[in-house]
Amino acid sequence: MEELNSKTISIVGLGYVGLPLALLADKNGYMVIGIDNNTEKIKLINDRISPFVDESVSRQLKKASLEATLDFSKIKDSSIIIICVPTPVYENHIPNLEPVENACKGIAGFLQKGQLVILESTVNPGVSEGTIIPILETRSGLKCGKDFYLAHCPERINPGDSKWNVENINRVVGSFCEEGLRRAVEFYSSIIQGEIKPMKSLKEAEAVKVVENSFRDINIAFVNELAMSFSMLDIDVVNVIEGAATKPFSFLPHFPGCGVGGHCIPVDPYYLIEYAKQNGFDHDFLSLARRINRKMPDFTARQVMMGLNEKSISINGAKIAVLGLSYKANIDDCRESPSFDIINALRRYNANVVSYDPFVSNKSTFQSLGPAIKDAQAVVIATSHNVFKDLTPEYFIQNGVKVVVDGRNCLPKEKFLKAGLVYKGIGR
Ligand code: SAJ
Repeated sequence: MEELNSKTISIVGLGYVGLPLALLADKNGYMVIGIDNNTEKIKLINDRISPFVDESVSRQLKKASLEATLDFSKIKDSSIIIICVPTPVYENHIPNLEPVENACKGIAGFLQKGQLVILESTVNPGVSEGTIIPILETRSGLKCGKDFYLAHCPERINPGDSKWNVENINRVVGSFCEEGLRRAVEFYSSIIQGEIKPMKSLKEAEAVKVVENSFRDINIAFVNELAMSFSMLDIDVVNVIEGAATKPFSFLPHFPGCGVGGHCIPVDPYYLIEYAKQNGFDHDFLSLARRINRKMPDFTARQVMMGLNEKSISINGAKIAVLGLSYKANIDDCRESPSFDIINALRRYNANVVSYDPFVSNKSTFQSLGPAIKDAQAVVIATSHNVFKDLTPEYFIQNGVKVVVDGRNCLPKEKFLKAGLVYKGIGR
């Protein structure tokens, strides 16, 4: 099969996963065509402005020759086409493959003999063979493994992580056939300084990602359950976890919080749960972990109510400021963020809830911290942004705050207690 111009690649989906990958390939001498369905994002990228908060992306974008477009026909000259679109779940937690299916339909219209398609989006085992290949084959008339190749290399982007990034994180790759595997491993080895581990099949590669993220979800659920239990036993769960972490082997610390957000951890387990259910197996443990983690926003709202009770203040009508809307510290990504569940839970108690996040500006949230917490009877720290971790008890007191619920256990508890505030953490 003829090899196309092996140094030209296309990346479909220019978000947290696709854009860093495109820039890394660009940096390594590839001619990169970025395809996205968001015209605003395309304009920003072509104007060399990052569409999301990321220092390294902003810096690299200025030097890159990457071209962003809506037009799938531009993939014709690429030797490799990489799909990096979101794979969310619907309200009922059923996986939503529409973005991936739409990307495949766009690609299939211009798929050429000799091209390698790589799926990076997280999917459950079986999706590559059961959904991706049929769309590509029926709409292109080409045969996978004969005319084109398909591989799966699950993304491992960790937003906001200064140490691990697309250039140094190890990857796994599975493919439909040996030649597809060889070419995918060759490509990733040419741009990534980490291990590229070939898997025996597409399904194994798909399973690796859902397993690694389910592993994280169940570990967080474990400490969240401990937090709810220890808050009744007057035991500081964070101290206990840090104590357990002194064991130099077979203990991996995770920490309780007001909820589990992001586009990976609270989503990926459902991909495995649903796929297994369709094949006759119920993942009781994974489902229980999801139920526990989804309880944390309500638990946090109850901490606010109990804190106000200690000051004989009714939560009904009380002004409560929720600080932090993004799902994790120092980034602007609000996907599946528990902050919104906390806000809704507090509103169910008829509280007057306001919010502020330095990384998020929209009409439903305050644009600065002062007015948000002014005369608030209670404050919830829902995201451990650095700017919140430096707030002092005096700052809250002078603004009339009586109760601080530290949803990320990121404030100095003793200092806040000594200052006379009601301080409630998650499990401490
Ligand atoms: N969280 C806790 N307790 C913890 C760790 C996280 O409550 O001990 C919460 C966070 O506050 C957040 C959510 O869970 O709301 C997810 O946090 P995360 O640190 O797992 O961040 P993500 O969603 O960006 O996860 C990514 C994932 N990377 C990929 O999927 C490629 C995940 O696999 C990584 O393990 C994770 O980063 C990481 O290790 O930081």
